[in-house]
Amino acid sequence: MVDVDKVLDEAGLKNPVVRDYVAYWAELTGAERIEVVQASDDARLVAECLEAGELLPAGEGRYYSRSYHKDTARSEERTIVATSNPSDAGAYNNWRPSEEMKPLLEGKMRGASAGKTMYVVPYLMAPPGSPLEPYAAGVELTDARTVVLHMIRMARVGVEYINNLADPNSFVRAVHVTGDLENLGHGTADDQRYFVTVADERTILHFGSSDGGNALLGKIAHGLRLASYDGWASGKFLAEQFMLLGIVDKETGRKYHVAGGFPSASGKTNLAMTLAPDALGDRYYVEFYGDDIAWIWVDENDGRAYAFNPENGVFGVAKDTNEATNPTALDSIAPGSGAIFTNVAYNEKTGDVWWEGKSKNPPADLDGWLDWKGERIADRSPEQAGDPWAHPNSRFTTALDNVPNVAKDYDDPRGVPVDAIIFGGRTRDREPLVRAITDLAEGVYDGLTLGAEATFAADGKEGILRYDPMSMRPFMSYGEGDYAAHWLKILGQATDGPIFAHVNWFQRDPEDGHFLWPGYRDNLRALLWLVQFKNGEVTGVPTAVGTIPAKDELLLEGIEIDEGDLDKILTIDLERWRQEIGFREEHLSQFDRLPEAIWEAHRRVARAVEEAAQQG
Ligand code: OXD
Ligand code: MN
Repeated sequence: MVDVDKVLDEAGLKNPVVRDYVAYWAELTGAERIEVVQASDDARLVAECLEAGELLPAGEGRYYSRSYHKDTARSEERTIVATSNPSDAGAYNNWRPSEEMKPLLEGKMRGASAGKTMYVVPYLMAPPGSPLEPYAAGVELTDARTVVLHMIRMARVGVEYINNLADPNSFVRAVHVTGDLENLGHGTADDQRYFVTVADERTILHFGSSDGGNALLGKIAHGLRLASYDGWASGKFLAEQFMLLGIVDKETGRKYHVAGGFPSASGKTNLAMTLAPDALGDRYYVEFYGDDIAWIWVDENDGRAYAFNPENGVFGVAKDTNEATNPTALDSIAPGSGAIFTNVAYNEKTGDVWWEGKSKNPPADLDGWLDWKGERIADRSPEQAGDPWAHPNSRFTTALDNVPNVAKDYDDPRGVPVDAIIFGGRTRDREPLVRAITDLAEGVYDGLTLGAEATFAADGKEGILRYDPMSMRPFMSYGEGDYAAHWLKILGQATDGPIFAHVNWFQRDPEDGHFLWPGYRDNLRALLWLVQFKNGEVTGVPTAVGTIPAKDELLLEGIEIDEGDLDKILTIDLERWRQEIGFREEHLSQFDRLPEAIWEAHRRVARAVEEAAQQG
């Protein structure tokens, strides 16, 4: 039996409620040892992981890890939100009663950490001193050492974040037990994995993984699912899967902040880390705040919406990250950064790492290269030759302060004022480069109907999106109708609220499929137009679905784009919009208690599209 009190005393962990929680789970999971973690333990824990083979060296101050080959991504079908109130069920949150889930999870976790160390990771998902700090403290208990190292990079970690809570009970209980990964029946009828957020008890119970969002509980489970529930239950804030960036106008000294949601594979991390195009670099400088989560509230003193990134790091998808798509990301994982790579390809002789899209072709010399499963590339049979070297969801994990253009005020507890909220999916037609929306209900409506093209042509239904409301579909913790009402309530408090916009970098030529807009750094041009429009410096062209830029309003110095392509991305295809309105009606009808204001916004847009089509 572990002497829990002795370990906690030695670590200076004083919060009595946390102490009881640790003792309870130490006994239940049967852990052999307990260790309380501080961020300053990183070097020692890295050394232990290297010694144990849980990490491999990947050049100076960088590390490589491989997860079990069936445990490489979040599992949406095994993820559940549980509460004691059935009306919390939504279309997407996979709701179950907590009275059913808690005993089930306790049963799975009982004795499951026998022989292992249970790490106690006290953390904070907010800049210290923030007005939302009461929702940000948590204590993850995990039996995986590599998970601890990820938490140290992704959250602020240390006992100081939970010792002096105003209410000692106000921390998230986040329990992670890895389980016997090789015997969990992944994807079978007997799947043993359960990733449960007991939202109304501020408790997270995840069993059966050691990877990413399944295991680093500060990030998605707390930072998004639980925080969005807390934000709604308290009536105080929004927690969204949004990036957050700042644009500094060096000429006027003004600074703008843009937050935005993009379904996966729509370029959110690349946009968050973007730099100004060279031709505009003398005037504009872009600052990074976060690539995945923003908490947003309204300050009643000045009526503005404020946001911060609750994370302390970046857990980025490696695939296609290169000098052209995201040089900032490459700098942030440079030697000495302490970055951890997971499930990329690894060269056991040189410590190099590689992933699809890092360079046009994989390294020509196969000597020493292992694929993400640890299999030697040089030994591949001809049939295997085309298999990816890295897993498509392979990742890099690095702390925010490694990002070269991270904003100086990224950890300002007051957050930063939000000037614009953008939504953007990957759509090959219909959506113009940018359309600005000034009405709050229409902005929220636009977020609720956000989607990206399904990556496969689902049932041959061309042009149908996989809807992903606010890019929160996998993280919804309560009903979508209530979620929409909460958005209207929170941002309705703002007297100087953000403008909304929908952006699309992915329109293609219908004939040869080429992208009509160059994308990446040039995307800043659309955002600059948006802030100028908000400031009244440009007027744009009103359309049925929002205001789009007049061609001569876009700052186009130094861009390479065909005139005809530019015309196309600044046009509204009303026939496609008519079709889309029908799909939206069906999509929104699934949501209980959708506010009338959202239906009215839908009808307004539908009517405007109809009228324009008839005039056209
Ligand atoms: C995600 C992530 O899965 O950010 O969305 O890791
Ligand atoms: Mn994410």
